[in-house]
Formats: sequence, C-alpha cells, structure tokens
Amino acid sequence: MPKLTNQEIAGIFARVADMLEIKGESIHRVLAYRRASETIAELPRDLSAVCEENKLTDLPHIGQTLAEKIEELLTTGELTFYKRLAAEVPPGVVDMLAISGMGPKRAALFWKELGLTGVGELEKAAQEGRLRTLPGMGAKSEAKILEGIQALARRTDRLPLDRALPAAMQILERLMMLPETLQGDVAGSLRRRRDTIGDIDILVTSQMPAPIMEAFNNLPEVARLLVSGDTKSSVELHTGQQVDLRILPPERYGTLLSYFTGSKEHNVRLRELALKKGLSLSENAFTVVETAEEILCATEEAVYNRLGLPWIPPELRENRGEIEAAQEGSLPDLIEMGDIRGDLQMHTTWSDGKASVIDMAQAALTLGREYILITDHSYGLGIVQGLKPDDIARQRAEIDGANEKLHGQIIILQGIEVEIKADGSLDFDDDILAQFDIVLASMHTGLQQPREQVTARLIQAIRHPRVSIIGHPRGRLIPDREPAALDMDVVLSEAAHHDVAMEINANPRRLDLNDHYARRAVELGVKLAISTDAHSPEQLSMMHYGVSTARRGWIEAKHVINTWPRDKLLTWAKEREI
Ligand code: DGT
Ligand code: CA
Ligand code: CA
Ligand code: ZN
Repeated sequence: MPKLTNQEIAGIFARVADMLEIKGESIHRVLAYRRASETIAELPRDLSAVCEENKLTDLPHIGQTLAEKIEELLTTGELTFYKRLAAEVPPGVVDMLAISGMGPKRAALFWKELGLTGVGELEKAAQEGRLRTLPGMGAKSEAKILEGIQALARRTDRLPLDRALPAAMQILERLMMLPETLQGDVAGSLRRRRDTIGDIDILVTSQMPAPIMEAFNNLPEVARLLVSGDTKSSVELHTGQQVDLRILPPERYGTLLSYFTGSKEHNVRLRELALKKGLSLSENAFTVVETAEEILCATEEAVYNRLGLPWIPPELRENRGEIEAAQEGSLPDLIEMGDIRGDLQMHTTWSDGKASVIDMAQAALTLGREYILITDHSYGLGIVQGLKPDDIARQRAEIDGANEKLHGQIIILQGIEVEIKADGSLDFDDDILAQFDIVLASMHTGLQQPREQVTARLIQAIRHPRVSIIGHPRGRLIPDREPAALDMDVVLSEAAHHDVAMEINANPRRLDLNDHYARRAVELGVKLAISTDAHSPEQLSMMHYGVSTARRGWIEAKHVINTWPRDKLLTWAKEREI
C-alpha cells in the first residue's frame, strides 16, 4: 500500500473540519483540525519521517490526539473517525463549501431542508428558484450561489505568484550551492511573472549533471519523483507543487533559457522566424536545416540576435505584439524597481495595519523610498477600525512628529483610502477630504453589483474632484474572488478624462489592475500608481510584484506617478482638484 502523502492527509483533516462544522460541533474542535491541516499542507518535509522520529507533537497545532490520528493514517491508510463522519455527512455536502460565499450553516440548511447532497443538485435547485424560500435566503442570495457555482467551474489549481516564487528561489539557491552548478535561473511563467503559476521550471548549466540531478531528486521538499532522466527531472513537492528541472552545458544555455521561459505562443513565433532563415530552433541549439550543422547559443541575446531581434524582456514574451515591436525597434523602455520613488497605499494602526506611522516610514526608508502616503481606511467600512473625522488632526500631528524625527530622509504624506459606498458616494464629505494631501478611493463591498450599477458607481468616484487615485479598481482576490463586472473601457476612458490615476495593487493576491488592463489604461492615456497596500512593514517589500505586473503591461516609468519626485506628485494632485 503506498503511503499517504502530506497533501492527502491534510485533505482528510480539512474535510473532517468541514464535516464537524456542518454538523454544528464546537468551533474549537473544528479549528483544531483546520489548523492541523494547514500545518501539514505547508510542511516542507515528509510527514511520515517526522512520525518515525516521534516528533509529530513538536509540529504547530498537533497534539497527542491528532498525532495518533496521523499515525493511524500512515500505518493503515484510513481513519476510523473520518469514515464514521462520512457516513453521517454526505461528501457532496462538504463539496458545497468550495462555493464562494457558502458557509457550513447554509450547506447544512440545503441538505436538511431540501435534501440536496451535491453541487449539481444545488445548482438545479437554485435555477428552479427553490433556495429563495428557505429561512435567511432570498432571490439575491440565490443568484449569488449560482454565480459562485459558475466561478467554481472556472477555478484552476494554479498557484498565486507569492506561493510559487519563494519555493522556487529556495530550490534554485540549493542547486546553486553545489560545486557542479555553473549557472541557474527560474524559467517558465514564473520568469515571465504571470499572476498565477502552473508548475515551477528551474534551469541550470553544468558539465556534470548527475550529482545535481541526484541532489534535486533527494531534496527534503520532494514528495515523489514523476519523471527522471540524465538531464531532466520532474518532482512533486510535499506542498503539492510540481517542479521541472533541466540541465544542459553552459554553451547551450541561451536556447535552453529561451525555450523554457516561453511562453509557448512566443516560442512558436521565434521558431517561425528561425525557419525563414533556414534554421530550426530547439532547447538545445539552432540547427541549419540543409546541413544539420548545430549553432550553439550561450546567451539569450545570441538567440534573439541570430533571429535579427534585440533581446526581449521575459515579461513581454506572450505574443502580444512584442515580436513586431522588436523588429521595428519600438520595444517599450519598461519600468524597473529603481524607478520607484514612493509608495502610495499603506495602512497603520490608525486602521487595520499592524505598525505605527514611524515604523512604516522607517521600513520604507530602508527600501529606498523617498516618500510614502499613509492611507488608512475611512471609518465607514464596517469590517475594520477606520479613521474618523476627529482622528485626522491627531494623525497629522503624529505624521508631523515622525517627519521631524526622520530629518527629511523620507517624507510621510497624509492620505486616506476613502470608501466608495454602494451608491457611488464617498464616506467623507468634501471639507474633510480637503485635509488630506492625496485621496485614494476604493470599493471593498458590494463588488457583486450588476455591471451597469458597479460601473456607474466607480465613475461617480472618478468624477469626484478630490479623488486622485482609485485603489485596486476591480477588487479581485486570487484565487477566491472574481473581479467586479466593471465595463473597464468606460471606466478607463473616464479616468483619462478626469486625470485620475488607477492603481496597480502590488499585493500578489490582488495584482489589480492586472497586466492586460494596465496596458489598456496607458493606451487610453490613464496614469498609474503602483502601491503595496502594506498592512505591516514586511509587506512594503511586495512592490516588485506590482512592478512586474506593470512590465507585463508594457508600462514605462513615465506612466507611473510614484516614479515622480514628490513636488511633481503633489502639484499634480492639487491641480487636479477643481
Ligand atoms: P505554467 O507552468 O502553466 O504556469 O506555464 P509555463 O509557461 O511555465 O508552461 P510550462 O511549464 O508548461 O512550460 C515551460 C515553457 O516551456 C513554456 O512557457 C514554453 C515551453 N514549452 C513547453 N511545452 C511547449 C510546447 O509544446 N511547445 C513550445 N513551443 N514550447 C513549449
Ligand atoms: Ca511552468
Ligand atoms: Ca513545466
Ligand atoms: Zn483597500
């Protein structure tokens, strides 16, 4: 019997937690299983090895009872407790919890009142209008469940960038430390910095691949080998991620890196160009079609130059016009981290942030920022402790004090993330908004409004004379929340007309605007802001995710207001106000 993997055991505990919750058991019991499941899912080593060392209870959230259940699973492949629960709560009812907005109480309600035991049955019942008659339900919540089911069908198991990138870098670093390794890079969608990642691709060069393969296949993070050969290997990590490794000698690195960076669509175009020159292109080399003679490329520059092109930055390699631009010599001069001078969205203990104004400023200073805009939430947003009108002067005094202490090394500006209410009006009146240096406006609730309504709502905020920036305009969250159904061409045209900047929120779970809409924004003449939305000092370093997204959107420094010197920024914000 093959031993259960960490992911399988984590999955069983997560389902136990769900079943207990549907049964209405105490929240402590539910949480015990849920936390244990998270511990196991994120554990970078083999759970059975920990078990053999008798160290299960050293793991966070694993006590004696849970350790015994893990042992039972590892030795028998089954869990009596799970089987007993599964006999009571149908598995299809547990599956309903994957629908966004569905809690255990509702799942239990649909099961007990209507006898529904699966997502399919639930969908049918919603379409027939049978859910709205239940207590606490209505036509609106019924429609929401239908939308949730459709979103579920679209959902993939691609990883958010911030889960894949650190894992990949850690593995690459280990391989780079081996004496046989000469060069190495993360390739694939990660190198192109897509917002979600299918699998991790790692490339290294060496004259002696065998010891590197051996080391890779035996990394403690590796759960099992999927494919293994002399120069390529695919493994699955304990965290469930797949990693592909390729090794070639350094004189072939250019073609290797180019091929495995992709995208597939970009590669197809490169191969067409090669064929026109009588060459075939693979990960190993160019080959002259007539003579079968190989032409090796040690660098990507050499690959592109052979095709008559300048090197193309990885973020552009999606066959969205970059080949034509390269041929015409009109590739964009993409924004870089070094262009960023300020950060225009962050939260402090004045709302839901974890750190004080000065702590945020000091952290931003070490990252090289010249100025920051503190943008705590306005108080109307029910879910957080927000800034009230009579807090503003006190916060200003604190900011002035911090600025004095910092002696101009970094300048702290006072802003606000004012809530755009469901009707499009703002949480604060005009005279209150006038007290801030720069006003950022965002929507956090009611994002499921119909297209016309939510578009009109955002446009009303864009037209407001005090609003300079719209925060995370579409409101998506990766992987859980679909963006608002905004008519983005209308929104962006309006932003261009009123000279309101649109944010690229650098939080890797938002990346909103995404690459596509950032590019469209700039085409329509809209300015952008790239901001971290940090809720702690550590999160200020997420800026690079936003910059990569901007690069994928063909954005140059001149399009982004926080690359400007502070005076220019403040003048712009003032002049915009009517
Ligand atoms: P992912 O993993 O789904 O996020 O996306 P990628 O782009 O990392 O795709 P992946 O891991 O399947 O392959 C890595 C790169 O290798 C891909 O971007 C281009 C290249 N590649 C893979 N399969 C093919 C293929 O069938 N044809 C061509 N031209 N290139 C391929
Ligand atoms: Ca990949
Ligand atoms: Ca791959
Ligand atoms: Zn926000």
